[in-house]
Amino acid sequence: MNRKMFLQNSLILGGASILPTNSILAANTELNGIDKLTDKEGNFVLQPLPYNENFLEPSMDAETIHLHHTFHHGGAVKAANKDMQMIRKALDENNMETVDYWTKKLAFHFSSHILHSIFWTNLTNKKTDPQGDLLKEIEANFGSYDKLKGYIAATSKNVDGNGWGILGYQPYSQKLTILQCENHEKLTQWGVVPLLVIDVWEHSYYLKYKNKRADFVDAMMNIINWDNVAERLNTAKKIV
Ligand code: MN3
Repeated sequence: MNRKMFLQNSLILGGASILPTNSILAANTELNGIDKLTDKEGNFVLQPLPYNENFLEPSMDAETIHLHHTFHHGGAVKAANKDMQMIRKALDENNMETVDYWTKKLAFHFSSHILHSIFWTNLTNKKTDPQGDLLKEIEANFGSYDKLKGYIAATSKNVDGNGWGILGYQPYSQKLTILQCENHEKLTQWGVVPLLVIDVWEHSYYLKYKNKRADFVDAMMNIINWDNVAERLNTAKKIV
């Protein structure tokens, strides 16, 4: 972390004690409430975490968060920029021989950047529950909050290989929907706006939970920031 980033982080954290959890997240979003994933030039950027690396202890340990944010999420950001450059280069040179390769890579790395950016904000260090409009939508779509929790947990625990469990808003049907995403980009429905994402790649839990993915998912269910999920639903309904 460079000095400027450290200061930015300190400022955000300095405010965290007096602000509701979801407000500190606005630092990493655009004015319209969408996550800020690129800089002014349009290059992908890794935003600082919205909290200290030990904020989610003991459910998620500081070392896992550090490695996960810096090298897995950070690595995807760097790779997505390279993929974009290689596609531009191919277009400049009028050479279509490798564009399919870089296009697949970009789908993988950019999807990783999007999901990780949402993931950090979806978690907090205290128990919250869905309320208001979000709770009504959950009840209308899944029957009850408990049924939704059981559904997204089962979906996340059973991803084949690496991937994500995702609660999303589907604008084409105006419903909440669950996805079982493989890697970062497979098995989506077109149009879905992710609201809550659970990273079940091994790097997300292996240091602390070893091979017990189910234990990790159960622990995550206790630290979900439902205020952030509600804010994301509100934004999704406005922008699509
Ligand atoms: Mn990950």
